[in-house]
Amino acid sequence: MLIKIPRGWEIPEREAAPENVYHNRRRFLEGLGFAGLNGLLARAAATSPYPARRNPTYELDRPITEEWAATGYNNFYEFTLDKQRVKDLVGKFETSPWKVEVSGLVAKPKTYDVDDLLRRMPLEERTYRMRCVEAWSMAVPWTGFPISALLKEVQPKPEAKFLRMVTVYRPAVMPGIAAQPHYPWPYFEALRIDEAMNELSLFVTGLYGKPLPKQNGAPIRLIVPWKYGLKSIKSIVKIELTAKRPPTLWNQVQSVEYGWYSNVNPKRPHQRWSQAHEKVIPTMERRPTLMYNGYEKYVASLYKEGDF
Ligand SMILES: Nc1nc2c(c(=O)[nH]1)N[C@H]1C(S)=C(S)[C@@H](COP(=O)(O)O)O[C@H]1N2
Ligand SMILES: [Mo]
Repeated sequence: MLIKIPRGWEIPEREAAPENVYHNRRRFLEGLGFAGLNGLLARAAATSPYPARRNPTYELDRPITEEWAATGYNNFYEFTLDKQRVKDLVGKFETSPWKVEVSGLVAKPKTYDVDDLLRRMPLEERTYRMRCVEAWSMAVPWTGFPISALLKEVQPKPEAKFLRMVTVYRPAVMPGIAAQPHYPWPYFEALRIDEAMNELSLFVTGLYGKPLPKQNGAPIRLIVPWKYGLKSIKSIVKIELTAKRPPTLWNQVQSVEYGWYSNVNPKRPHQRWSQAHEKVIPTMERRPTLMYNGYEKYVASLYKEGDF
């Protein structure tokens, strides 16, 4: 159980919870009519960081994907290539306690405990479009904090130009690693530091107002919504600041099909399919794909013609 230390900038639980959640919870507590249990439950509710307050800036143009679909259709190749089986294979994967090492070109390198990050980082909920390079999409309420909040703490040196991120490597409980021995595990990804500092870039710890499910990358993953989903690395254990551009897994394995940037671009087809449209999970309704996945106004200025 997470013990939350209240801090000045935090808003009371009553304001943080969406209206209906708060009222339902209160009705439930009152209905119990048992003071002792009532108080206990109220205190438990007040110490959880979920649900965090939704940031209205990122309201979407489409309905939110139903929770069963976003938590039951996953790409997490360390477990299996079968998207509908990932959730059934994560049972032995322990995600608490969890450490994340931040190292390299920073003034204050530090190994963080994720529970400590949950207590101290400015958690908020954001609904983002999510577009996989395989031409399917979702719309998901993530809970997380801006990457910039973490970088501020570790203080990147002026020479630091990139972030290299690495997923945990546990072949004993991740059957996909042995099943796919040709991939260069552990999964690795990277961003330019100005991409990481963009307001859209999040480290995510929650989904649908609850802690992140294991199949979605618990306990901490990246979300960069203007890029194909493969950039949004799951279950991160290492973040390194570097001067040279680090390789990324998919770009290294198949550079013709997967660019280092992998920005969503409906005008640039994949070698094997068009990227102009996407299928919405779970209905498979067809929709046009938007430039930078609809986040052009936030990120277009970061790139030049031909960046791929
Ligand atoms: N470590 C790791 N991270 C990963 C992947 C993976 O296989 N391993 N798949 C990526 C791909 S291709 C996508 S589309 C998203 C899927 O995230 P979701 O299952 O939460 O929708 O995770 C990305 N992060
Ligand atoms: Mo993906």
